[in-house]
Amino acid sequence: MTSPRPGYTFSRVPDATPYAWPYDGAFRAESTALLCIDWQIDFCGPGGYVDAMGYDLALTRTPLEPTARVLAAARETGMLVIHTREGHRPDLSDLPANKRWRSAQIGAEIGSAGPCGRILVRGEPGWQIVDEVAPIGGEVIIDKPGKGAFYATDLDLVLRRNGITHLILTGITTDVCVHTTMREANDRGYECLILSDCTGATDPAHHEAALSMVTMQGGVFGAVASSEQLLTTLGAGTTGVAAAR
Ligand code: C5J
Repeated sequence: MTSPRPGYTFSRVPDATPYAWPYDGAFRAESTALLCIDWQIDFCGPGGYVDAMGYDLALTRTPLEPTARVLAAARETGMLVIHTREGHRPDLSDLPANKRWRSAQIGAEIGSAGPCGRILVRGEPGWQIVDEVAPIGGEVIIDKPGKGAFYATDLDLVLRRNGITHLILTGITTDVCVHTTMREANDRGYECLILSDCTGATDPAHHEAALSMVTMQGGVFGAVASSEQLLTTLGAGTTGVAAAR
């Protein structure tokens, strides 16, 4: 995990919004990490938490295909890939009472039994990452009890230990765990890019609003780009993946 990775360098993503990302010019694979946030059955699989709450699963499943393409490209560059999973201890000792109460109000109480096992409990089938973007050997997995991936985890330590300064974010859901993580990362000085079609929310209006919020104040939390815009950059740089083949 901390061994040297290939030295690919990429030019900025020119058409990211509201600025060509990253702010500091060319970016390097070795100091950039791809974050894959909560791609779990509970959020995008039949019988999981989001399904139990009655939301349209297409909203959280459609981003899987572009995310799988970005993941493959990131792996090819040797970028650090980090997966996160939201979930609680089987005894629920790390589950805030209000979080449990709220989930019960909507008929999907965290810790209760469902078609995919106990909802959002570590080790249960619904807590697993879906096959389309499943981790492969050596990739980092961060287990988190909250929405933000920095809260009560060693994510910051892992990033700093690996010399990571730039983050590319994908995941579920745009307005909750992805946004919270992006805000936490931004406050810690990481230069963030969120991929608009590699994220999804349980309400399309919230997805759009969350992306729009990023772009306020000159990019208050970073920048937004599509997977195609990023993939073009990864493939086209003079020292990029395509050129290096
Ligand atoms: C939520 C998440 N929405 N991963 N979790 O409860 O965004």
